[in-house]
Amino acid sequence: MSGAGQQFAFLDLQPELNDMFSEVCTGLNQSAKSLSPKFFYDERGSQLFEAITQLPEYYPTRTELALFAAHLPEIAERIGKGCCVVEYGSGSSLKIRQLLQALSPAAYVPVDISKDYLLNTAKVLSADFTGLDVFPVCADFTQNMVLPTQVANLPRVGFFPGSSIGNFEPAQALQFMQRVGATIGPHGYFLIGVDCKKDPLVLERAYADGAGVTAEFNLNVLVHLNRVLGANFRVEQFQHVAKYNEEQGCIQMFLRSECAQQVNIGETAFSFDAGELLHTENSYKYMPSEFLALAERSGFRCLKHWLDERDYFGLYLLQAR
Ligand code: AVJ
Repeated sequence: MSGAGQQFAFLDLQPELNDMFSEVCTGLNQSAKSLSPKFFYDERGSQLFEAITQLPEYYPTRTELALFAAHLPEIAERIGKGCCVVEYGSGSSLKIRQLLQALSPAAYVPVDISKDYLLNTAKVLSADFTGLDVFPVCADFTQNMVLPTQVANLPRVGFFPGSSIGNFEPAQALQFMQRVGATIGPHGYFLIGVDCKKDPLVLERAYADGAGVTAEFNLNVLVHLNRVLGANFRVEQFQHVAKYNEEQGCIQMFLRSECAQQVNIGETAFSFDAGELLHTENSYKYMPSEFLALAERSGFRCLKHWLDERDYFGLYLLQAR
């Protein structure tokens, strides 16, 4: 596919079901059981996350959107037109729409593990942005990744909004940032939104909302494993827990087994004690000084960063060295 006209091509690097099965088993065999937060995002999980972003208690999305509205003109000015935007995790489409509007890039590469959700949103964006080439990649961006060959010669801008960096352990966050640097190349830009440390009560309310949407999002990981791996989790026997871990500086989400029970995935059995916690997510929070140090250590310099008036959320424009 080349020449005139708008391009759309899908690159499918979706991990094998076997990889998912072994990763899930590894997590459930640990003495402190855990699941990777990437397993939240089947189609339903992506929808539930979108619903979370609208909750009154969940301040990150609207705070970041307000930062975009205020500062995208300046960001676009610095980056210039005609680049390729690589978005890690195609989340709330409102943000990417604002960015595409402001930047007028030549190409957009959304990378997401949730195939159907990715394809649907990519098609809608392709239809709405005339002249924009769209190359969705279904992949696990926590692993090494290649870009579609079509964008090989464009200057690149990485985009990682929503404080998704918070899902990585600090050491993995450093590794991820280094890989982004390698993907976008020397002098490539990286626009990233990062949630700040703040009053733990504000944080805990944001992850245990009154309407129970976050609880449903958390429990949906079990529904996902039941459907895709043929597991037999009894979802009603688990309870949503969200707690700020002061030492680690992260919100932690768990599913608490409400009784002693056994769960099977195929031939493999896992037993839960009453009250046992299954860890499902860490969401690390970074003071601006902490994130700036991380950016430096992973090979970026910060051109500029912006915070809202409450210092709840930071938007950082980085450039790879
Ligand atoms: C998508 C990882 C940024 O950590 O705030 C929202 C996920 N989990 N509510 C976050 C999430 C519970 C979200 N990230």
